[in-house]
Amino acid sequence: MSKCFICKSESIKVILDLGESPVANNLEMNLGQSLEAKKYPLKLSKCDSCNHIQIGNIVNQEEIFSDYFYMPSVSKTLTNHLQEISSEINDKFKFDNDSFVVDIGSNDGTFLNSVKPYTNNILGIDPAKNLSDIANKKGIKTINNFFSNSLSKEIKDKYGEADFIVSTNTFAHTPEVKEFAEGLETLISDQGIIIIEIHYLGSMINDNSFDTIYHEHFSYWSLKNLDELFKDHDLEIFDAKILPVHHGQLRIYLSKNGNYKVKNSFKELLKNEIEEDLIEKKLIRFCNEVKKIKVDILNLFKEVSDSKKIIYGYGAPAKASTLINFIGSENLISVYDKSKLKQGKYIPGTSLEIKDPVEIINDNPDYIFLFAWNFAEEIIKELKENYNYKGKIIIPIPELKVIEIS
Ligand code: JHZ
Ligand code: ZN
Repeated sequence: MSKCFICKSESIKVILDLGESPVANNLEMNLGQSLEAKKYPLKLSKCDSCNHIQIGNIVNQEEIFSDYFYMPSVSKTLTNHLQEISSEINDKFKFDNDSFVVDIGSNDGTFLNSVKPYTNNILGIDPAKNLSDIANKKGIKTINNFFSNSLSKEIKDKYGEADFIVSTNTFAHTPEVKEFAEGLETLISDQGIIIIEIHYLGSMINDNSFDTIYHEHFSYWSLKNLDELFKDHDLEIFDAKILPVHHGQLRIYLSKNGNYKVKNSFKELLKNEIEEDLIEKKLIRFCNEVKKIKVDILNLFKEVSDSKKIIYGYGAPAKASTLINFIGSENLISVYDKSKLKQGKYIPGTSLEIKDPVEIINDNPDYIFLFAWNFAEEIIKELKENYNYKGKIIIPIPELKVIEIS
């Protein structure tokens, strides 16, 4: 029986059922493995007691994260974004040359690399062995483990308290939300700053981005629930922003209770969430909308195949796995992705092989279906400039549209 990750209530209800899907980022090495990939129910649930939105079916974290193929460094937009976090920290809060900076979910070390001009006192933590090895080889000291309160205690004993903790797209990746919050409380110094970025429930609902739902994303946070959770751990959100990156990612700034004045920007966002009636009204509309999106995409695929045209996908993000396992992959031939780690593998549960985008020139697709729709601008520019692509692009989300490049 699943329990609410926050309040431990057992009264949680399924609000959206996306069928069965494999673990989204476990790209398979060959076609046979891909078609036989183990599938798990993919459902979104809501806690009746505290309104927390969470995944309906918990998949073991080891299975998801031990070997991980996602690297932000493949995207210029994301690399710049991570770099901007360090310049913003320096502008607003100032790094000293011995500031201790910890990145939780540090991946291949891209963020910490951007901190190096300010301080060399850096430490990454990541459960993926393949990515921790890449980071350590680059000279970014990385502990290959899941973040926990006991790990925090070890780090504190060995290296002291952290002046800055940054964690991008990791906090939603654990069902142990209280353990994570406790770990932050243990490790951060009294004057320290914590910056967390996560996919935001409000943006998911407003953009109809149901493809954000996959087993790796255990929680779908509202600001209200974040605020309440951290208050229980002597941590206070003193600022928050909705960012353009990943179409509406949420950034929160935390410190030990009462250390920084709580900004109006945070209060406004929280107020909006309540006024919009995010959970009761908008969430229900979103769940109904998802079924309509499926029908619309399938109708478009039928039109394309009736006119004897071919469709390839662009991007093999985790969200492609949700979308294509929900919709069905029969109408696509294969997908392109710039990540060398992903090329030659298959989107799990499908026959879609991941190819190098240079193949676009030979394949000459009539349509390209943009799974990585959150990077539409960067990708469309590359399609035009690098591959001289002339054809149609299907952007499924936030609104299904077809654009033509001539
Ligand atoms: P992208 C990841 O989700 C996983 P995903 C994770 N769970 C999370 O929370 C979110 O990020 C935020 C490729 N690409 O970033 C690279 C090109 O090929 O949307 C990626 O494989 N060419 C941590 O997996 C994919 O597209 C390009 O020009 O949904 C994008 O994946 C660009 C820009 C990207 O994340
Ligand atoms: Zn709850």
